[in-house]
Amino acid sequence: MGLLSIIRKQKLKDKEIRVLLLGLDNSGKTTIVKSLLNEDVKEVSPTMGFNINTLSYQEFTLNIWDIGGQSTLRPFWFNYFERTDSLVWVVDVSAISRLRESFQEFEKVLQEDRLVGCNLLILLNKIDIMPADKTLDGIVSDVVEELHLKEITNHCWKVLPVSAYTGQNLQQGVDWVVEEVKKRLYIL
Ligand SMILES: Nc1nc2c(ncn2[C@@H]2O[C@H](COP(=O)(O)OP(=O)(O)OP(=O)(O)O)[C@@H](O)[C@H]2O)c(=O)[nH]1
Ligand SMILES: [Mg+2]
Repeated sequence: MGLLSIIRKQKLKDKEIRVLLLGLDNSGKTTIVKSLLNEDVKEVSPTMGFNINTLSYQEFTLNIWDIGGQSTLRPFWFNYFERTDSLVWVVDVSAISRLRESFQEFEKVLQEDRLVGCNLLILLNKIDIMPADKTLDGIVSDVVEELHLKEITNHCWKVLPVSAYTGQNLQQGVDWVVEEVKKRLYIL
């Protein structure tokens, strides 16, 4: 068992899960956290650094690191990878023209050694304002293709369409993160 695995496993015994929330600016990361915390989702402004929020779920404490996604802030993302259990990548489905930019950033992040073995949840946010000419299934397959997800073999991954405004599917995302992390307790 590698050192990273031992550290992760110890942390899980302490019932703490570190979630790193990344994605382009304006994709809705902060709004997603607010929705999960039952706070006013209409009160957000661009994150200029990072926010840490804590969410209790079952017997676990999720420490959610929400990092600003503006291009000038992206070089700092690399300060936050340490000990991440779950990487949540947020994509704005109402800004399909930015999918390529999202993929380019995503690819860079995935090259990071410190993220090896963490779970990968891709949230397709803002489905409440999805382009009229797109279907949900169509958008999911566009993203699976554009982010080359099928080529990812060293992470468990899942794509989930969500809305931070309506809260749709967000709980499912939390369930998945926790269940995947729990599995590791038994397989490491
Ligand atoms: N319609 C709709 N708008 C949303 C949703 N989630 C976020 N928004 C809006 O999208 C904009 C950006 O949301 P933020 O949560 O600040 O985005 P962010 O990813 O944290 O942005 P940075 O902090 O700059 O990286 C805001 O105007 C939100 O109100 C959603 O599910 N539906
Ligand atoms: Mg933000």
